Amino acid sequence: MGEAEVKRLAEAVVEGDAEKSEETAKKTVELGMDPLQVLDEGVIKPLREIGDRFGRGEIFLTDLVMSAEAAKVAMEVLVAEIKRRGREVGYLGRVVLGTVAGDIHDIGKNIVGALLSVEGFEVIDLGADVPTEKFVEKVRELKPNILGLSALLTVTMPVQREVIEALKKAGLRDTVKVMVGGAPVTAEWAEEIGADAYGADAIDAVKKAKKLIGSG
Ligand code: B1M
Repeated sequence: MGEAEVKRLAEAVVEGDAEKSEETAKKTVELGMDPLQVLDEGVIKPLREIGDRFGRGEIFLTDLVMSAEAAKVAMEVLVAEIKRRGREVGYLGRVVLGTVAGDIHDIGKNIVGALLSVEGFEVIDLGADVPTEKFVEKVRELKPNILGLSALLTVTMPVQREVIEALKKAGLRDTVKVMVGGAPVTAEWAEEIGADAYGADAIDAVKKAKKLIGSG
């Protein structure tokens, strides 16, 4: 049941039709479908397909922007449902999260933040295009267990290293675990820049975060 809706949602994301995407996402919730699965099949996969088409020069930036908008509204509906379904969980720790400077991609980071909070983490989301100094300032001020750095561009991946270096300079590196993620990021990259963990996707990010705090 509901496969047609997931297909329709994926279509709406590809077409960049925000109205259709919001309405269809709501329909999947009404049907009681698993919001995480709908998110994966109906939003994330088609968005990747659109990204690939953009990468091959088959569509314009305006098309990409419209698809991103359609994905975002559906994501908000589905994340609200994931949170609503959340079971009672104990407090696991504090995570400061953001997309690094020069990078405005925030859809994946928002999903990671939502799942972490559903699983019991207190998430302080600094948003996207976050200056390196702000990450350092917030680690000093909020003393999180984990700092999460997202980067979606190959040109902003080095900023993850920059943040880790800035933490070292500020004498804060040993106070916080650093997790990195984002489509171009790999486990090898995480190791190379001295991060403590790499999250391949939102579910993996939760798994790694629990491991980092010794609870999983
Ligand atoms: Co952009 N973009 N984009 N884009 N965009 C990519 C990343 C790109 C691969 C598309 C392509 O060309 N094929 C390409 C990067 C190429 C490269 O660097 N090698 C690209 C480009 C080039 C650009 C611009 C430069 C285009 C331009 O202006 N000419 C520009 C850059 C702007 C900037 O940041 N300065 C740009 C702009 C945009 C939009 C604004 C239109 C929009 C973003 C809207 C928004 O986020 N609010 C957009 C989008 C939507 C994409 C694609 C299509 C989809 C990204 C996404 O949301 N995916 C993307 C193509 C792709 O990734 N294949 C592309 C869905 C999301 C759920 O997945 O973000 O990977 P993802 O997150 C996953 C995991 O990576 C992981 O968990 C998430 C959930 O599973 N994860 C973490 C993410 N963060 C994590 C953190 C963790 C752990 C796990 O721990 C802390």
